[in-house]
Amino acid sequence: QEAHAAEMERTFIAIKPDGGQRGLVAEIICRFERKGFKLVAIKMLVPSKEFAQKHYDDLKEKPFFDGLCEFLSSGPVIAMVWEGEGVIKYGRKLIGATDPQKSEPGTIRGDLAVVVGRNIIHGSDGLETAKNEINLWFQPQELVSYTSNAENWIY
Ligand code: 3AN
Repeated sequence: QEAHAAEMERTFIAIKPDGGQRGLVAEIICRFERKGFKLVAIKMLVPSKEFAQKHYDDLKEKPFFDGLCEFLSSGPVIAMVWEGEGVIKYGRKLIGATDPQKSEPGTIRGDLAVVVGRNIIHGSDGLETAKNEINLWFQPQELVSYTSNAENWIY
């Protein structure tokens, strides 16, 4: 019951164009769902390159920045907000290490991806980034607040 009292943590998760192209959308959503996290926003869009640059602003000095932004804007992205206790950190755990060669089996990237430039999913890496990314990708009214009966059996 305590978990309901405080405001629940939220994270921004995006399935990148390679994940969609490969038909991995349901597989990825399934892993967050089964864990017990709650989906509070979801939409599909093709981000512009300028938008991708905003999203990856903290990586603008990296040599792969341009290619990365080009890739993110190359096709449909499934943008989501997931909610739940510890969802930011544990979401990253479900996703696995940045380089799929180093991600453990059992993680999304470990099981489903091979190279770092095509690592199928993005997840916020901290509380501040999560807030900023949710604000960048979603309007406040796109975040749906609802009661899930299942939570009574999770918390
Ligand atoms: P993560 O997505 O695990 O938080 P970041 O934030 O370090 O990792 O990198 C963001 C994205 O940049 C990664 N998801 C990956 O697509 C891309 N990236 C990171 N390192 C490289 C690299 N060495 N070469 C190409 N792309 C990279």
